[in-house]
Amino acid sequence: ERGPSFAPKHPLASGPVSTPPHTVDGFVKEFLRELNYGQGVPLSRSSLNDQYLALARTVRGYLTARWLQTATRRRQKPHKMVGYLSAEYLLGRQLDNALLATDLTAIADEALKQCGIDLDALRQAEIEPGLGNGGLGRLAACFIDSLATMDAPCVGYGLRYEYGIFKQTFVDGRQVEVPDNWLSMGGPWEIPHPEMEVPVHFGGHTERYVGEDGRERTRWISGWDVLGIRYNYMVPGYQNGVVNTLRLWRARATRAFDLHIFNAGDYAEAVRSQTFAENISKVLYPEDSTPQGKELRLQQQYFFVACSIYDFLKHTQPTDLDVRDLPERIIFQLNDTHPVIGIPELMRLLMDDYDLPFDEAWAITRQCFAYTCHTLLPEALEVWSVSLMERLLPRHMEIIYMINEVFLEEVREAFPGDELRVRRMSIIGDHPERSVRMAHLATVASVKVNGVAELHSQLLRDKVLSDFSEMWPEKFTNVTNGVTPRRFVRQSNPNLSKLITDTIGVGWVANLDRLRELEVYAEDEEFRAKFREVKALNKERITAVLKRRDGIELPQGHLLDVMVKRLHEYKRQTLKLLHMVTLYEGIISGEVDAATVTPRTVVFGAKAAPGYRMAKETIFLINSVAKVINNDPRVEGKLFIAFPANYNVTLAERLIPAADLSEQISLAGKEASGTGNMKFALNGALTIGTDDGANVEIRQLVGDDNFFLFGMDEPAVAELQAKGYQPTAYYESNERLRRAINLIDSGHFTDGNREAVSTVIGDLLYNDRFLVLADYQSYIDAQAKVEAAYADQEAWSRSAILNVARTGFFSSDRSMRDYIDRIWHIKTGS
Ligand code: 475
Repeated sequence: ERGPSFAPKHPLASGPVSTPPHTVDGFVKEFLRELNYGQGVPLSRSSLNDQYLALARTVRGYLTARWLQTATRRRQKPHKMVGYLSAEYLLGRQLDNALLATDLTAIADEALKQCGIDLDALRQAEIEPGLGNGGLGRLAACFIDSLATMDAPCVGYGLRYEYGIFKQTFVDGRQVEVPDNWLSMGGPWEIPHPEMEVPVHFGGHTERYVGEDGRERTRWISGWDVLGIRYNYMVPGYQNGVVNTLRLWRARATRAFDLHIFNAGDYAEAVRSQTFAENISKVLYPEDSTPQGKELRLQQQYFFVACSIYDFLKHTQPTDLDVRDLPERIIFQLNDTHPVIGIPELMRLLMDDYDLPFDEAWAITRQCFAYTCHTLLPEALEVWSVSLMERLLPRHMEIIYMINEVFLEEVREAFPGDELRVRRMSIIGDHPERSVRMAHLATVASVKVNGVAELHSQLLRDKVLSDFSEMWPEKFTNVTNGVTPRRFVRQSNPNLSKLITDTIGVGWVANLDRLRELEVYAEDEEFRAKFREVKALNKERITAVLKRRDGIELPQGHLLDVMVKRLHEYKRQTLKLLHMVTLYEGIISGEVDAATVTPRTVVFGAKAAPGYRMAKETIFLINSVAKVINNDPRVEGKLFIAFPANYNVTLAERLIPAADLSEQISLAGKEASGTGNMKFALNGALTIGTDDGANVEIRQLVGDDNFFLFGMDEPAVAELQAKGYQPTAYYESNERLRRAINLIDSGHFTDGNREAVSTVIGDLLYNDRFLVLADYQSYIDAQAKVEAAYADQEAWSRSAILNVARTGFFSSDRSMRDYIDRIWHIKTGS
């Protein structure tokens, strides 16, 4: 920052940054400037990518002015802010969102038209940044959108992966992963700061020394260092002039790194070691809801968190910052355990750099973090072996031991004589090896711990973290997830948005509770007809998209039944598949006349973690079943399965608005929340679902008549598992189930190859950890109810409209309000 002596003479140089003009002519001028001077081409010779990059930079220019204004205003009156720490941000395409936020869509459309360019073609040129796996990463993206829209001071911190989530392709029905080189065509949305280097240390050892005041201190002599390079992204609020920051870090080798080897004369080795350092931000781990105990992953976590905390302390705060005031200036929100290493990192800075004694540092640190848990699967809780921690982060390991020591003293004081409890709660676990339990560390250090839906938060308190909730009941809270209505209704469903706005005005986009005003229109025949028209148009759109994108010919006039989410056993894609095989088997066995079957298209979208065998076999099975059902003339075109490869945010935006039926069929107690479920309901699909995650709250809000509930609830699941679950008993006693399984097992869908289906079938019959067979009949019955309901289109439309009208609660604006009120206590709009 320049001091008061900095006084440039030119009047333009001293005023505030101006926004480019909000007119077609102004836009054309900015666009051509970017094309000619930025890309270095005249319009007449520009490629599609030139035009896209120029357009993106033009729109970015409109954002930048607002971004600088927002930053200036916040600097004048600094308030406590949120540092949202997340290893993933699944942003989706940026262009449309930026146009909407700045209210430039119509202007850009006209401006480009006058340049002879089709805006839609440029939209399609954008490669989405897939810097996340699924729900957790997409949630982070929704949250930062909402915080900007609410004018809340927040910086999102994360990693700028050079390769995001892999691109999924199918070869002979099997998933093959292709690297996602999302930056290959240029990164017009990011502002790199190569001059801004944050040093990050790894390895080495610690030493004690005596300071000038005679007190013993510790210093960490690292083994190797890397540099964090700052990349800024702008996060625009919806038409409010606010633009917040998303700051992603890229790893770069230090000069010392290669100099050392350079001096030794080995050039090739020098370059190799550079690659080693830069690997840290090279690739997103494609594992979802299961931790990968990989050293590189821990390096990624520490790298981005260390950069972020350093950045906050050194660059976001005044130089005379008193660290004892930190809790009034920052709350770091931990998006699952991935950033939890930030806790000992802040302790290290306070003790070793700012010279505070342990107790004081601990008192400060315990006020600066809050932790969100996103899972219930015990195997998904992150642990790091003590030996790895000692090798990679020796100082942090020492600090964790210190934290654990004072924490276990607290436990002993609260529960005298209960050493079993002490062992259960310890941050260090002993089995199967000595390791650090990151969820325990997070819980101990955080002001608040929250689950992501009512049921999940309750199970967190009662089961996963019950010892902790007994000790600190007031620490636990719930914030039900939400989704941004800007991207997932306003942008993705322009037809429905227009109908809503024409009916109740435009206020709903930033105040989704106003959708309630639609409720009365459920009884309005004319409105229902318009609502159906919207669905039909959206089906036409997705038909065109799937044809162009995947060469899939969707049949028309079908009930569109959609299951899109990561491929996971607990989510039970296999149950959906068994349903389709059952319908098909009914037809080919002659039991059901195809003419009487409700025409139904099921769309699957799902990536499997590359190392997850069962998930990959399930993908192969879905593709195998699809090929046979789609081509069997006996089906008379009544059943169809589409499995477009590479489901991503862009496809979700097209697919969800067209859906009639939303599949949310996880085993009760396993899906923490789900957020796809919210997007479908808000776009007027009815849900068939279990009593799990946020489904529970969706059903409560829309009403039982407008939701297809099936399956065991969580207590019933626990009871069945306690008494010993036997999948074969269901197989033997249920004829339709048996016939469906036998048909798959016979090789009917795999050219007679029984081996090819044995992994999935064997697991279903002899393991079935997620009780697919136990919930089968209930699911089949609920699907029969779906068909009966769908036959009455007026009643179906009424239900669908009520789903839209009653689910405004699931706006991520509301989630952010809850975080602010219950956890962060920050001011908005100042
Ligand atoms: C839940 N991802 C959803 C959603 O709260 C929930 C884990 C490890 C490494 C990388 N990614 C992960 C998740 O655990 C995840 O996405 N969890 C999901 O979080 C948002 O709606 O129920 O499964």
